[in-house]
Amino acid sequence: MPINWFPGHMVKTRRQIKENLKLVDAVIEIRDARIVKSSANPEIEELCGNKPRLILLNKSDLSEGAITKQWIKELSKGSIRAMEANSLTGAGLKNIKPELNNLLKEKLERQKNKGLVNITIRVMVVGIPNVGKSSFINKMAQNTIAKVGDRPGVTKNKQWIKTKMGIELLDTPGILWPKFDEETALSLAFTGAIKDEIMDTEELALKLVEHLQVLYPKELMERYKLDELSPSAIENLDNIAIKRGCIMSKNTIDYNRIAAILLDELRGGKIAKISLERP
Ligand SMILES: Nc1nc2c(ncn2[C@@H]2O[C@H](COP(=O)(O)OP(=O)(O)O)[C@@H](O)[C@H]2O)c(=O)[nH]1
Ligand SMILES: [Mg+2]
Repeated sequence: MPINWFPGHMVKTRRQIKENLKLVDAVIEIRDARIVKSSANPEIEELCGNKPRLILLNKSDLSEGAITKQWIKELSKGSIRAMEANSLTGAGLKNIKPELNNLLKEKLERQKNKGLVNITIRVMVVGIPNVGKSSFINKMAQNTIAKVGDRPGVTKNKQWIKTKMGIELLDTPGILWPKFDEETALSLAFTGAIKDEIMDTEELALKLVEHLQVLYPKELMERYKLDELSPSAIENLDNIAIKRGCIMSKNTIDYNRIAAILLDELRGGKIAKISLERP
């Protein structure tokens, strides 16, 4: 499978992120709750250094709650906190401020002791493509007082969104890149972060069944009304296709059609709330 699909100017973005880091109190790193590992950027630690970081496990409406909670526990240590959210409905986003307050406790206390009131927390949003950065920023912007214009000298050419929560967001998210290996590619493709046009969807669907029959056998059987699962993924895929009437003339399986159905139903959360990766 092709693995070099993310275009872009990585060096330039890295430089921009480093520059923006100097302007913010914290970083919000958005990941996909279904694929917490694969939706991370491998260089984020190095890029962010000791900057307080809030990892937002987004799309938590599609992931398995208990696993998401495990990830939150696993990821929250040192200058990092994790939390879950749904950036479409806004569920969970009210916890952003308390989490940031907690993360920035010492700094905020120092500022308070200096007599500063109404302290604004400034954050930069980063993440790989398709994790929901724009959705998150849009949702947060609905609680907006006003767009803050350029601030000459300090934040030239940068747009800040001032929210009622007392958080200012840089309105251009930092786009990072995932790791380029086979397992990561699969996770990203399953969840639709990589466009199907450049994937072999039949092979992808087979791989999906291979994963689901291990991670979610009961849910897979229930959804496709299978009486049992075979250890062979191809056999399971065939049975799913038959149940869904994906048969062409001469009694051959229409793999193209069942692949589209499977991927679509997975992405729409119809098979189950699914966490493809565990801590
Ligand atoms: N179910 C669900 N979908 C989401 C959520 N956040 C974003 N999306 C969807 O994920 C896709 C990518 O979102 P987008 O904000 O464009 O991601 P970006 O590339 O990181 O800016 C879009 O189809 C969004 O509607 C979420 O919390 N739950
Ligand atoms: Mg975007």
